[in-house]
Amino acid sequence: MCGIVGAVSSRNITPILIEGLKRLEYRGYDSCGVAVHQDGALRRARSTSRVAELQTQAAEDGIASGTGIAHTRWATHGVPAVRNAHPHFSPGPNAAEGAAGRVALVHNGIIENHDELRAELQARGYVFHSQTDTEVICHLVDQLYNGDLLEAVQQAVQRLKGAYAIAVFHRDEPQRVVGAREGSPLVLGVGEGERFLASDAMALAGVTDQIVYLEEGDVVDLQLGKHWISHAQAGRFTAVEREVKTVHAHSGAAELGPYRHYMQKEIFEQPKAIADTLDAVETIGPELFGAGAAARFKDIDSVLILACGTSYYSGSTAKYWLESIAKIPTSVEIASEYRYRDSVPNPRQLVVTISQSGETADTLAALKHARSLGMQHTLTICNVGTSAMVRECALNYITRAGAEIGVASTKAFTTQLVGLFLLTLTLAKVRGHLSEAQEADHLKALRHLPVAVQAVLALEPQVVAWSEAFARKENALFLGRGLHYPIALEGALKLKEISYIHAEAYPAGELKHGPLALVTAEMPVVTVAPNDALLEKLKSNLQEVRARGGELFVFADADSHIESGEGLHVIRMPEHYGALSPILHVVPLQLLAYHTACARGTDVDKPRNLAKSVTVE
Ligand code: HGA
Repeated sequence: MCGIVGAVSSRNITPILIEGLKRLEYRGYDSCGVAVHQDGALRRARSTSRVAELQTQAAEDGIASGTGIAHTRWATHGVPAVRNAHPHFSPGPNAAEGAAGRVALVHNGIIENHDELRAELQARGYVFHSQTDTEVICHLVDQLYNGDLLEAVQQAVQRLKGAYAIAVFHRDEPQRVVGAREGSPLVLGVGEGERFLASDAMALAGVTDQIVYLEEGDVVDLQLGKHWISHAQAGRFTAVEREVKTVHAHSGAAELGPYRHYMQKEIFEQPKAIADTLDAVETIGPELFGAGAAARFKDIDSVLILACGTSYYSGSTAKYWLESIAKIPTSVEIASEYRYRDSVPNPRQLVVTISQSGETADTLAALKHARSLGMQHTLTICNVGTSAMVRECALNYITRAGAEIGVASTKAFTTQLVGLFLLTLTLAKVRGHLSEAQEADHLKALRHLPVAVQAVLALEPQVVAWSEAFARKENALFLGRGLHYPIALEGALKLKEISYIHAEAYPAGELKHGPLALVTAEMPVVTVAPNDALLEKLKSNLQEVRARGGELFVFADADSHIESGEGLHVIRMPEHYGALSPILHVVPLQLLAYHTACARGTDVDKPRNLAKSVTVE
């Protein structure tokens, strides 16, 4: 999702700003821009194309300076267009057309009271050139500016409702950038005689590893070789100290190697990602989740999982495990719904948040909402150890999927499932539902998983053959039962996200209650058919589809006795994998979505309208 980079230095920082944007590029964006303080004036370049194009434009225009800010935008207010791209400028009130800017600003987040502020600023003579909510902040800073940018920003943020991370500079203060955050991430980078801002430490990889994670409500003043952080309490700003951490942020860029897309690479990295995630696991126990886990796990009587998108489906799978293996009541909620509904808080509930990036705005807000209701037992399953989610939760399990570049999540999902299975086993053990023999069996199955996933990946050529037929369809149904219903949901989501084929998933028994009406020869029905207790029921559901002329594409386990026939295509999975079967069955669905998207020629790693790490509400 959108990114911020800013810098104050005595060297030319344009290359650092552009390189920072490139590191954040994989998250998805629709436009980008850079602005610097050069020769006493504000200069900028903006583009609705790639950062590489912005780089060329900036070089051609000779944009070079020691002070500047840059941004990748994922539009929330106003279409993706150059006039809406950040940085925004304010030339002041009653300015003539084309007047030079005085304030330059970039913003991540959403300003909810932008209409009210816009009306107020328009009444003061400010002219708006974009459709964004962001432009109001820029004019507001200008309106409040009285010779001190820090003071102007401190006053401006008090007027904002919503979420923001901003970076701003002023024409009259050439070596100063001010940043502020509330609800969107922002870090300060401390270099030798220079200071940086970024929405993620990853943007500063190779520039500085000395990072301050700014807290909600912080305003930071960056000058040459020094910074000053202040924090508002009851409307007054006071200086605060924040720890400088050494962060070995990896660069977002990764080699594609022999793969066509990052998504394909990441699908094939799953055996290693799972092995790495399990690397430190010797026995099952609360210590896997951090200090204090044992006491918290003893105190809890239920689990509430909060997540969005693919992470919601890993949570939904875990519900089956938690209730059947750990015998603990579990509910799973979409984070963006939970945060706004009246719920009955239970302080003895373990709140589990799941997020690849650990910065998902809806999930973070849901976590804070749960805490505000008195639920203090919090745990996150997350792929980024330095993320806000990890900092905000009492306990965590960090998956080791490595950087996930493709917007459609794959290896993050399967490693989340591994983390959630470990949580299930741990709670089962704490609650007396896991014998030593069972623990040993589960651990053995977990350790064998990378090999089992590898065997599923070998099915790729068969899936490619199916994808040709799928590429011509505009709709698809996915069926699964029990533990594999969330896997069907995830398969449908993957297909939607990257191939733009409309896909829905149903628990197979639900078909006759409505969706069967959609089944015709034109409707492919993908079925997840492991050889488990529900297989016979599922076979009857498949007959219902065949009887209506529907074409079935079934992923069956080796021993499930479903034979190919007319209108019934079967790909055989190597083996049935018991409780961990969802981790295997999702893999061919990822491959099906991937190859269908390739056959349709879509931008697989950057699907339209979508972004990685969704840091806005
Ligand atoms: N609301 C602003 C910024 C959007 C954003 O943070 N995207 O990730 C806009 O629409 O420009």
